[in-house]
Amino acid sequence: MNYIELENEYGAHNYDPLPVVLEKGMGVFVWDTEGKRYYDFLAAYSAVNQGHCHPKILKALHEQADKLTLTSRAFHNNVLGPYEKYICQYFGYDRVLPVNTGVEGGETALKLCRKWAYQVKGIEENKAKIVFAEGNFWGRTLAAVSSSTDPDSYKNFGPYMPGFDIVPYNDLEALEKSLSKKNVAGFMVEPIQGEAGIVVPDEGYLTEIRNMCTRFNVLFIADEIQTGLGRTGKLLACDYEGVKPDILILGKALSGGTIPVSAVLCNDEIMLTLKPGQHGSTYGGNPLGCAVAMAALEVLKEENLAQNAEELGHIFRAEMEAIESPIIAEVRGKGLFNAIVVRPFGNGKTAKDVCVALMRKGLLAKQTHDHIIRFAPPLVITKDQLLEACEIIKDVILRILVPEKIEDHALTNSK
Ligand code: IF1
Repeated sequence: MNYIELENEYGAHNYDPLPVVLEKGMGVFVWDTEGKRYYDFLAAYSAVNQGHCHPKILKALHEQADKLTLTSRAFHNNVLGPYEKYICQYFGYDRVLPVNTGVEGGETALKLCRKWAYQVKGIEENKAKIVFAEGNFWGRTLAAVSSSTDPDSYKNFGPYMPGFDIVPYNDLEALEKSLSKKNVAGFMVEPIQGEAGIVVPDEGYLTEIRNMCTRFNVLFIADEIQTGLGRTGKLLACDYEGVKPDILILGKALSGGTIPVSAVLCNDEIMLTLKPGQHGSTYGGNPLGCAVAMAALEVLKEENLAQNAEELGHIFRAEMEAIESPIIAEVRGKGLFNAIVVRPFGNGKTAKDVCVALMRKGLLAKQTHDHIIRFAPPLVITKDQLLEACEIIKDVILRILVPEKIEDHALTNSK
């Protein structure tokens, strides 16, 4: 069966995947339909921080799936309350609003921000402004693309959501100018920008965001959907500067790559502005997702995944920086959230060609834009596995300029 042809014939063409068909995953590895093994250096955009098919998470999934998967919130269930207490104490907030996808988390956070603006801050109805950073990415809904500065995300999806302002990322002067204006309710920002290409702001940026939001009584909304849950070497990227956002959004690895689970956490002053019937979703807080999320969060702590990411991240960046190649313009990132920025190769090849060559050598990675390659493996990766993966990357980078054919990888095809 030609799986790619089926997708081409019957599916929307809203992606351009690498020509690999995966059928199995375990830990840092995935296998294609021919049994070839690959290092997964995308980790489903940081949704499988705990590794593919983590046994403890799957156990929680299977046990709950055999009992009760969904009740809707029209009724209570015996998993939601324990989960809500667990996650609130885990991150230090009064309350959580459970939803499903990351973008739903973003939408929920913005609705909470506007509700708070009118009912607590006292901004005039329908005048609330929310500020975003250039290069942001928080999903594909009309509100999300209304805040985007990437034409691929927003072109021909207008008219756009009003009340959104944009400031340059990592620019405190521009941010202060924007937040000091009338009617500003919130500033939503990624502590490190993912889709923009793993853009790490200056030391102190998060601290100043916190200070300014406090000063101007504006909500600091941290989108930690990709940077959270150990990815950058701390539980949250905000932990590097010890700042506490007013609203925290989590997703992706919150379910360890099983089913969509996202969460919005904040304190009573904000969360209790929502009354029954004013927000919700069919699957939000379903017992299956709650059971899986508790297991996924336990795994992060039990296996010290944030610490592993921090330690191996330093090794990875050092290995990449040691590659002597004219095409590497920059190596950047924190923890196991890294990217290399490549210069034009001068032979018509782009970062996508590097990813195809990496695939042939047994490592899956994805470029963002034409010149940035993200490397973000599951946080369960060992030092030996990381070093083996670095050898693959070095080999490809050093040979990408050479016109020779890159032979397929010799990695064991163990199923
Ligand atoms: C795609 C990008 C990454 C996110 C942040 C919210 C969301 C995302 C920081 C929304 C989602 C995903 C979406 C997915 C590919 C991937 C992605 F390339 F699109 F931008 F990771 F960088 N906040 N990111 O990164 O979460 O609704 O998807 O659960 O759209 O192709 P979601």
